[in-house]
Amino acid sequence: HIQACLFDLDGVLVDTAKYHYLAWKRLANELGFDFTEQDNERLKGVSRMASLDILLSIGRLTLEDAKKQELAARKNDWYVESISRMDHTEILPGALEFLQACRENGLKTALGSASKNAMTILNNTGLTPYFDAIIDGTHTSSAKPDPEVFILGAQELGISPESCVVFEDAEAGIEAARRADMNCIGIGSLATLGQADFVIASLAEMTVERLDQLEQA
Ligand code: B16
Ligand code: MG
Repeated sequence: HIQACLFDLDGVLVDTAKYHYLAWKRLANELGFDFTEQDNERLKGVSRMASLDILLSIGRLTLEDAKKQELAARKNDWYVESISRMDHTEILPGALEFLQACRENGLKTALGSASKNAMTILNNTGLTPYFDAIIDGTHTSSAKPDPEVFILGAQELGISPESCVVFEDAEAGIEAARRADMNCIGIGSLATLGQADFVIASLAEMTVERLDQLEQA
């Protein structure tokens, strides 16, 4: 029986991928190469430093660690500037309604995000009060597909993994949920999220009743 819903942030509750993209593209351009929206797909759900490594491999650059730290910090400054202007209008369709439905039906809720900027985004969009537990990139030592972020979330809620369901838009996040022994609903397309129990286009398609589909699976 499902007792808790754990949510990824970027791509599930808000679309911050567009701001990550603009900041990474600006960095790539400064380094002398281009970075496309298709390239950006590879960064979804991936940690900041792992994202930088992917970006540098696209530009065929190898840099020292100190230089990489400096570039990641520069990208983050631009990103933080973008998200500082976010408000509730950037919450994705159906997300707020489903979070509210979870609370009304006695389901626990947790955030499970790789981002170190999650609190800024939750506070600016007004989503913070909807969570019983918030685990983000400042609490974890291993990034998705490592299950740590979701295991910590379930622990803080006091709910066993089999009674949890994770909502994820990234392949690495689905794998993390699986490795945490949790149910998982993909947000996006079946083509990339086939490992989920089922896939929906957005939380606008989700209801508390549909959680019963997981019990039958
Ligand atoms: P930051 P999620 C992830 O958020 C993003 O999808 C990914 O593109 C980003 O690199 C990562 O957070 C780290 O973000 O640089 O803000 O620490 O999908 O796990 O909510
Ligand atoms: Mg995501």
